[in-house]
Amino acid sequence: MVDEQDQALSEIAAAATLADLEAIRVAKLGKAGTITALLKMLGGMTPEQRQAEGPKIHALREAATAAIADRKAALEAAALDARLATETLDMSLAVSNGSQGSVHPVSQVMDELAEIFADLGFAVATGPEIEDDWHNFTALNIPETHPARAMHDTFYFPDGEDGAKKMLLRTHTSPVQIRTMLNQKPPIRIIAPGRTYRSDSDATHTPMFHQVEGLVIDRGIHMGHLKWTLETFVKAFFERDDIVLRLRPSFFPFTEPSAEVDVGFTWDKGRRVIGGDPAVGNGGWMEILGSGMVHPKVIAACGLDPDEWQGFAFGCGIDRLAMLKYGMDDLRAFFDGDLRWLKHYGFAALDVPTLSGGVGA
Ligand code: 2U9
Repeated sequence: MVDEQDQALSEIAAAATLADLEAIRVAKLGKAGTITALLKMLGGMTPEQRQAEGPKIHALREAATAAIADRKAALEAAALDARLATETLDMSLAVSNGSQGSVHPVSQVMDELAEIFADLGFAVATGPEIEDDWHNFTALNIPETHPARAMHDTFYFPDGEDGAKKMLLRTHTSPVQIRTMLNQKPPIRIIAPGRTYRSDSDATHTPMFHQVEGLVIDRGIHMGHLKWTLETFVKAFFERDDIVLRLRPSFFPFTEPSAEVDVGFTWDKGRRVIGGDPAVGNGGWMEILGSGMVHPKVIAACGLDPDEWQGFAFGCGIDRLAMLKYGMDDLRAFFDGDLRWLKHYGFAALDVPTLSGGVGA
């Protein structure tokens, strides 16, 4: 019996792999194993023999079982160590040139906007893309009968249970500003960049597009603050000081008064460029923004007293800003995921826009 135990323990200790160990376990403790055979012999023994041999055979089985468990743990730990040694990651290696990704122009422009407006004291606010009717429309003074609510513009979700709120894909980022006004005390200075959705698709419209909106709420805010902020933003974005803006009277339900903002363009070597005197040569005006003073009803809907708090707001399409700045002519290419286009127009991942280094490419 002692020989049998020594033999089993030395075989177990010598098992080099988990598979070897399993073979030994089967050979010793399996149905036809040698230790199992000894246990079976107990049944045919006289009571005296069994009393003498039983404890030894059981001790043998326990010793073998424990030795197998120990060896198994040791082999598994060694296998894990070996795997970890081959899976190390060298963080100091240079980025490979062959399969390098790039930053999409929309992400690049969003980073540039955040940088420019951070310098003017604006925080970036975000919110849900699935919204309810109240945050997307009602709070913004868009009445039930407004055309923006018609099914052809808005993606509505199917009706939920009775009494459940009507849900939709936000048609602008304005509900983010509504949520900010409800949750924070003025003064408020935020921009809200993000995805927006409208049931509209042609060469200049995609069902999903990107918008940035801005909101300032404080005491004594007027159109002068709006115009200066937009001029400062457009100059920083297009990296030119000779930017001319023109504010045209307009109408939005959520602002009063409202103004559409045009920027002057000129021509350089056959290409249209933002900036310069639009009255010279073939120059002209291009609409880039909508804006206005926040409607008193919108301020009141967010629980603030419009006699104490005023504000201005603006909105513009990010995809269009990217096209104007980086000279792209087809909006649909933005969403094709064509690697050649991304390689041509994409930005280096580590080239983060900063005001000191230039927000552009
Ligand atoms: C609150 C109050 C007012 C946001 C504004 C515009 C004007 C505007 C369009 C530009 C091009 C959308 O992408 S676009 O089609 N937007 O013209 N947006 S003022 O006004 C707000 C927003 C939130 C609480």
